[in-house]
Formats: sequence, C-alpha cells, structure tokens
Amino acid sequence: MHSYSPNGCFANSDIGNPIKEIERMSVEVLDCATIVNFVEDEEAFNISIRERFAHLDTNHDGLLSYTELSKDLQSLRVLETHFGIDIKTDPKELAHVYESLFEQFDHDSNGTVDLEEFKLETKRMMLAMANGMGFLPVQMVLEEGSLLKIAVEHESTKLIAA
Ligand SMILES: [Ca+2]
Ligand SMILES: [Ca+2]
Repeated sequence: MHSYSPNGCFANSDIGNPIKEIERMSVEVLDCATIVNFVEDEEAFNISIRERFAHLDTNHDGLLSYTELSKDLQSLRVLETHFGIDIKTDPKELAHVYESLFEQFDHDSNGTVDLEEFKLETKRMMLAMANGMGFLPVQMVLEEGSLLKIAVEHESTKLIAA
C-alpha cells in the first residue's frame, strides 16, 4: 500500500517502514470536545499542522501534490466512519473520493495544496467531524502522529496539567 520513491532521500526519520507503521496504530476514544479543544488551541494546532505537512511533503517542495495528500486522507479515516461512504470495496470509487477531497483542499485550484490551504481545510474537516460526533465518545483506530492522535494526546496533557 505504501510506495515510496526509489531515490531514497528521506531526511525525515519518522517515515518508517510500512510494517512499523502498522504497529504504530492504536485504538483511542475521542469525542467532540477533544477535537474542538485541540483545533482551538491555535499554537498547538499550528505546530501539528506544520509537522504533518512536512511529513507528507515527501519531495520537500513546500507543496502537497495529490499523491502526497491522499496518503493523509487515508490515515484520517474520516470517510468510512463519518461520511458514510462505503469505500472499502471499490478502489476506483476511492480514488474519485480522494480527488474531490483534494479539490476541496486546493482552494485556489492551482493543482497543489500549500500550508495555508492545508491548515484551513484540515481545521474545517476536523470541526465538521466533531459536529457529527456530538457528545458521544467514539472509538477510532488512530495512526501514531496523525492529527486525531495528537488531539487525543493534547487532551490528556491538558488533563494532567489541570
Ligand atoms: Ca511536495
Ligand atoms: Ca492551491
């Protein structure tokens, strides 16, 4: 499922091998407040967005291409759980969904997503997701380093600090 370019120049050490990435999934419980609190903590959110963006920008040109971004859309796992789209069976349909999501991110339609576009749209999507959740906690499988996972960590750090 992961196909990295063969030139092998990844300065970013957290792009591990695919098996390692599977091991780095965990099941977390999150609710509306977890996401909203995280998104509204502008400093924490901006830092995470920048890190996530750098992680996805595998060719380091400061922009996300469709290929680079679709990796993130897969890890967000919002499609199946919150938009009710049955995507598991049809890869063609899946590609179509990712394409239209990419267009949503690419506000100025120039074919790439810059940091500002990524931040705005991620924020919008996460808030839409929080809205859809209501107050009932939801169990989700989250990838280490994903924004939702960071949101959960953000929430628990705050609880410890309080
Ligand atoms: Ca790029
Ligand atoms: Ca753009």
